[in-house]
Amino acid sequence: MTPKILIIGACGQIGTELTTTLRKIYGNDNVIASDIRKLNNDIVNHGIFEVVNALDYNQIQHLVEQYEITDVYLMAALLSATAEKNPAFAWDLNMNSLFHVLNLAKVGKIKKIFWPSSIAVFGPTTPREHTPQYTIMEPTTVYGISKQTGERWCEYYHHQYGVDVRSIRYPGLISYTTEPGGGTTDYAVDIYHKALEKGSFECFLSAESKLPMMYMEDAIRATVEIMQAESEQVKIRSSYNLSGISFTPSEIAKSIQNYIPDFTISYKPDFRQKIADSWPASIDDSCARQDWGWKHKYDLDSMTKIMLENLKK
Ligand code: AKB
Repeated sequence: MTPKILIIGACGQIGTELTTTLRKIYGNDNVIASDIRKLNNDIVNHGIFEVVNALDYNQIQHLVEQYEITDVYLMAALLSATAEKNPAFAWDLNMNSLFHVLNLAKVGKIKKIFWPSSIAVFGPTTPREHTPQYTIMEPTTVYGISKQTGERWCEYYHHQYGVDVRSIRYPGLISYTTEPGGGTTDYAVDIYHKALEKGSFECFLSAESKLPMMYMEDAIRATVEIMQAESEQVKIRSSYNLSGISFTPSEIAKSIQNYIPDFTISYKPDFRQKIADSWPASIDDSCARQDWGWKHKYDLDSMTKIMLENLKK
């Protein structure tokens, strides 16, 4: 049966590419994009679009009933750097939007939920290299606390009420179509833009700050794959570790220099350094590989090539 999909937060960094992909797979009529405001972009202009406030249960319920929605992808959230500036709103948005969709599933109005978690669920006491699926989790950011709490609620709703909720701990995501929105890993997108525009980049993290990252196409494929997996395959109902590439600012700069030899990078760490220092450097995603067959495709060099080629156009 073809799902009827609602994407909340469809105009954000992940939402934009996810909506485009889901429309290709399931058809424009089966994918309803929604966001807090109506922008003039492909998501709004080339398919069904509705304005929705992720904090308004009644609005979401109305859309679910109007379009007979089966699957909800809840992509609206405040990311790590923005959340530190507005903790109360970050907690409100990140938690209550999740409760709204979990509760809609609990009363049988929707069948399946995708909710993104993040490497931010880990903290300074977590083993930094090859961070395991199950380990110490003491996040020190508002965003990380909200994602870890969200994971607990997802698992609770699954066990107590049979809610079919699926989730991935995204690393930093890199894409040429959409700009990131307020994360600690945003530098890894901005660096490509500045390399082409100015030939130089000032990084807000230090040269050796290694973080887990992933090319957006891999992340979207992982999202589609976990949602298409049989329910029995999805054994973890909090959230799956997902690994792509890990690199430092100096390593991404070197990979850009292979294409733009004169490119230079300088370092001016700000408040985001502390956030980066609390996160893992690399992730062990063997559970996702075993349970639903995950495998990443892009490495740093193949990603750099695609980013520079496409941003030049
Ligand atoms: C952020 O930097 O806040 C996000 C994330 C890792 O979840 N990209």
